[in-house]
Amino acid sequence: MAYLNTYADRAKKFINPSAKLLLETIERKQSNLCVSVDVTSSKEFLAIIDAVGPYVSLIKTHIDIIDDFEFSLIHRLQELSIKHNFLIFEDRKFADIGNTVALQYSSGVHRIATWAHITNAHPVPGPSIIKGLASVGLPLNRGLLLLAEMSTAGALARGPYTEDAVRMARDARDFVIGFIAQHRMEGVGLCEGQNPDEAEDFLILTPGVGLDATNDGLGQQYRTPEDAILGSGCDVIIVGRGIYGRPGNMDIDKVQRQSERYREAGWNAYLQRLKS
Ligand code: 5BU
Repeated sequence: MAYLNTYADRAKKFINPSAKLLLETIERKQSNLCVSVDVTSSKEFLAIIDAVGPYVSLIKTHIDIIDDFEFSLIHRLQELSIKHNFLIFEDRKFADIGNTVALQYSSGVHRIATWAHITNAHPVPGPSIIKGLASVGLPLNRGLLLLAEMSTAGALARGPYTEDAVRMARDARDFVIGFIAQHRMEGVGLCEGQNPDEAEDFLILTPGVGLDATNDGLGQQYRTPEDAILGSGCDVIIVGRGIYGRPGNMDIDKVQRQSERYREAGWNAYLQRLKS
């Protein structure tokens, strides 16, 4: 993976503003960690984000699982994003026709496009899903990730499906900034021997990362930050329960220590990758 440049160098090449900003933030904070905040109470949601904020470049949300959601929660989230300097990724996994996803992205209770720098979509409907989302997201400088693979046992997104996801992304490089995947797919990004100025680049964000467990008993599969970044060429590790355990009675000091532990592991794996 020696051909993968530094985050700072790669930031200069992306045209999409959200991708650029994410890479610059990763470099500045020396953190390729994204914390996935999968809790159902607003209070706990904000407490976790405030605790992990200094150690992350990206916060991932499932905004539709918050029991007591009010739009003011988004304003608190935005305040924390400024305070700690991170971007926001709503893991919405859009999967419908272009017209419907454009409405789901722009409207409803959550108005995702107004606050999430990054969101994601299943490629299953074909290129029209990108067109629909781009009609809302591009004018707002947003970025999209395609779900090329999943971390769960027995996932159907593999082989030719994953290859087709890459083809769809290549046709929409102004809006599609990368993939949710388990590894850097063959030929994706700068390849050995290629002129860096001419090479395409895509970000690989990867869930299913944990230092203390190998699965969750519900199909989730975990591997270490080193496996993900150094072994598989991913760029950002996404970690949820590995950092805050079971929601409910959280020890906020422990949450902070765990986020620093994952930040360090992810960053060291990247430094090793640069040398390899
Ligand atoms: P965990 O607590 O680290 O297992 O949380 C992982 C998060 O990433 C959770 O929000 C999932 O919805 C999300 N995820 C995933 O785990 N695997 C995937 O393939 C995709 C998303 Br896509």
